[in-house]
Amino acid sequence: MSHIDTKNLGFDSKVIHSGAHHDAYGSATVPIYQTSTFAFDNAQQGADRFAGTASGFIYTRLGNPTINALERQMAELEGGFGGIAMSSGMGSVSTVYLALLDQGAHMVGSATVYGPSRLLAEKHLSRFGVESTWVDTSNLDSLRKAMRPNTKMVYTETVANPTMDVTDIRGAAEIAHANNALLVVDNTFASPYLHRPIEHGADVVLHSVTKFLNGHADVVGGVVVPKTEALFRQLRPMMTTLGCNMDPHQAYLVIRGIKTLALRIERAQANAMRIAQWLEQQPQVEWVRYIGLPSHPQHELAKVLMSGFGSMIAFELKGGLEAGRTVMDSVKLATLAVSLGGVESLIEHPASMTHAGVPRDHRIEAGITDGLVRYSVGIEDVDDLIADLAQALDRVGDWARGKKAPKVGIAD
Ligand code: LCS
Repeated sequence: MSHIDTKNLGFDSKVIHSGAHHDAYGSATVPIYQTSTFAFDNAQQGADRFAGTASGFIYTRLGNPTINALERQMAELEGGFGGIAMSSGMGSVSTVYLALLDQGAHMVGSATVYGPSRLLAEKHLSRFGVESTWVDTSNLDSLRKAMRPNTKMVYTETVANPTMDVTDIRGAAEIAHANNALLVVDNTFASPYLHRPIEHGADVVLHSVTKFLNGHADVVGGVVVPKTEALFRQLRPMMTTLGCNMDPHQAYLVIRGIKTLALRIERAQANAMRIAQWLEQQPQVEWVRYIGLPSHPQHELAKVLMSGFGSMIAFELKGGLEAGRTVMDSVKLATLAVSLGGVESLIEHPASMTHAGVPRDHRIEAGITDGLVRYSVGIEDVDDLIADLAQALDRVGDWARGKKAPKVGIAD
């Protein structure tokens, strides 16, 4: 088994070759080692592997050649020490919180993260004596003010789900490190193709690989990439003990998906730019949040931190929630579904879906209005996507012209 040295290759080569596992048969792809356990040659070898004095696989929850290939690749793509693959993005968030926060610790999180990432801390870590404060981290003063002597972690998404707020990772890293705290960045919305938080000072990067990395809406998975060996040694045993390991078949699919990451994102973000510009000109639209538009408050910052603007758009219609529901019910090409980052366009309503678990006052404070609609732009023909949105917006026009709108409300 040998690995190609891909360290000095460009990103587009790394997505094809890094981490690759070469077997005795010359397999051109990473083989799927669909096994739960690995035979030892003798009892001594088994004992040595458990003691860590001999290399070799033991049991798939602890390590597996297919999963390790993905882990090596993610470490290289993010520029960290090592990768730890998980059964889901939430597995990654849980592992990071539980490994790095002790009883009595405090964390500061971004108010607009994926709903369950906030909920896990506020509802569950609080039961074990870990406190959390959630502020607008795109405003570094708010972050600075929220830091306490016992703050051990700053947790943010560079591009936030679903408001598209951009946090200055460099400034956040300075504030965290001045307090001896770690900066953890969920890089799901950008992917390492557009943004590598470790290069800007982050200590740990995590992903829901369910999204852009896998990219085909057929796998749920996660990965954590710490910058240092010391952090890797804290994080990996937490994953294996919690038992949220990835499965070899999942890993194979994600490796396959990553091969087209660069191509998919280039096409999706070109589509997103066209759609965001078009939406901004529609009379039914109240506002559009896309980091590629000069109207986005952190557009200039996004240009510094990222090599592209990605394909996530948030918008609100003049008719608010009712109008948004009409659009979501009327699109035909885009799928009305949660998740994001796949080849197919998806539309969803965060207040009643992905962020429904966040109390309404927290949601509104964080900018997740009742009328916010999230659109994950895929790689379809952009003219078809615009035509699809246009016919859906026309129905909003009907409704605005006097058709009775259904009475809808969002529960707390
Ligand atoms: N982090 C971010 C930024 C996410 O968007 C998600 C899932 C997760 C973590 C959790 O990952 P999972 O366990 O689902 O792999 N976000 C979703 C969303 O916005 N719609 O559906 C899932």
